[in-house]
Amino acid sequence: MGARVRATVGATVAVALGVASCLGACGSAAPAKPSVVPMADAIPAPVSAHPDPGADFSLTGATVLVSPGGAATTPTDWLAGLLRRGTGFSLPVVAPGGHASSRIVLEVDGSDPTIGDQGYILEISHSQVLIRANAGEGLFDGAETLRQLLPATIETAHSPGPWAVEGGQITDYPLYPWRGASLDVARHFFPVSDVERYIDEVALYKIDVLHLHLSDDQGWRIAISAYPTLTSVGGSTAVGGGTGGYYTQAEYQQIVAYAAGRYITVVPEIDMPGHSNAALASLPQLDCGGKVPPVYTGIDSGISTLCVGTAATDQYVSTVLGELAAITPGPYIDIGGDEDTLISGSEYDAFVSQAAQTVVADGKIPVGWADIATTDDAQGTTATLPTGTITEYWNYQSAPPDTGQNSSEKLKVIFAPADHAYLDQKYDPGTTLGLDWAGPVSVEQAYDWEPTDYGVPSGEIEGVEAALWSETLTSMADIEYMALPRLPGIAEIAWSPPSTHSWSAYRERLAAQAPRWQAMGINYYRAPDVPWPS
Ligand code: TNX
Repeated sequence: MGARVRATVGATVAVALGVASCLGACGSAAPAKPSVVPMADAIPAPVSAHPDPGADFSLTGATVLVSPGGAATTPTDWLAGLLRRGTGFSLPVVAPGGHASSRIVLEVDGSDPTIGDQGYILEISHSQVLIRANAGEGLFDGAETLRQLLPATIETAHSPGPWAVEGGQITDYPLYPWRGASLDVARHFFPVSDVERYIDEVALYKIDVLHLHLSDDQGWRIAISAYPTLTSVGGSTAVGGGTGGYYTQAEYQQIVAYAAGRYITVVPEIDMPGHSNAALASLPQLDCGGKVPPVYTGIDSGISTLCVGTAATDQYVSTVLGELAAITPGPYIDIGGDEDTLISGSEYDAFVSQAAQTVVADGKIPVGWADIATTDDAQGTTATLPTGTITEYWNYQSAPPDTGQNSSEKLKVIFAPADHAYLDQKYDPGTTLGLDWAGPVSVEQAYDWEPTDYGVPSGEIEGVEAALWSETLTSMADIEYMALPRLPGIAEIAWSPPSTHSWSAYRERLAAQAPRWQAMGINYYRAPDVPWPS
């Protein structure tokens, strides 16, 4: 990591921009330089980083942002907003070709195919920061790296600076395309502002998928115009009996747009045929006996199933998925499919096969828990899934799905093994929040694993997801406490080359993130396995 000093919040840097100011005995020593964040400290670890200590950049009141034609683009706007708030500088966005002495240039130049659409090249020199990429999302990822290389005080409005960035070059691109974070808004409901805040937090670590768990036994959280009782009844409560809540379609679209502004794709999940009590309590036609169960506020699983194979259920599935697809610009719709033991294997397979086809008919790619591709019934059959269906591995006690199990199917797998990637599990037995059926999951445990360890061919691994269930979580502070510091490790498993993975080095880099979280007002857990700055 070299001899350079880590930037810390509140570090007293007795240096005016570029001018040494000696408080006391400086003698004839060379002027002190502002401390900088070492490039290699970025999380996720970059593919390659070559610091050039003679070429540090300083962000000043004279810095301009340069974008093609001086036009506002998503990454330029985002970066300008962050830097203006932190520094109080005006940081105008200008067209290339001016004479500014200090510039941050964002450029889509298409010159390096190896970095793909999400990769970037970041070149930092004395007078210029240059971020090059093949697409806007690569520029955004590069901008998030630049953010991490600035002092943590950039996260606090109108901080005094100075704003030095280590010189050198980073070339960086992701290992897997799906770097997900899931959020369970069904067990407890979280308002739009909380979801947006979580989007900002996970974007810092280059997460690019937000998987929203919108329905479960305890709550239905998205307005469906054909079935208003889903929200008026199914959305009326939560685990423990709170008041619940739901998103209007406009609010959901607001979340989708906010995520898109950070190049994050929202994947909405309606869980079926199990985990459906909120729907059953709202719509009598979904129960085989026509019974209407009461709303459910406990935390048991396996308590409910849709009545499968009926016209009413078929209509419910196609209507709900159709309305959801119509307000979801992203390519995926998640049908859940976990833990239904109340119907037979063949009923389950037929239901899942049809639901997946409905998603395809709506122009989307089906996603579901690995249960949808698992042969666990007496007949030894599985659902017939469309090629390209994405299955999410979670139950670490069972084998991952066989991606090529019959010749017509080629499935992809995302890895969220509960004993590593479930952020709802306690950190240790003493953690007050969280469940423990797959845990505890320490910070090390969340980092120290590889999706390639499970026997799925690497070409069929779509990515990794950090899952956050909310049975025990009721506030944004709870969400943050469970996600941080574990989520960055899962993000690094998803982004960085396995050769960079090293717990002993990572824990030091992770510790250096704490000042940034403090500056952002994040409620994180000071886990004992990380050497936090005091
Ligand atoms: C299992 S993971 C579940 C969720 C729970 C979670 C709690 C999965 C597909 N099902 O319904 O919230 O465990 O850890």
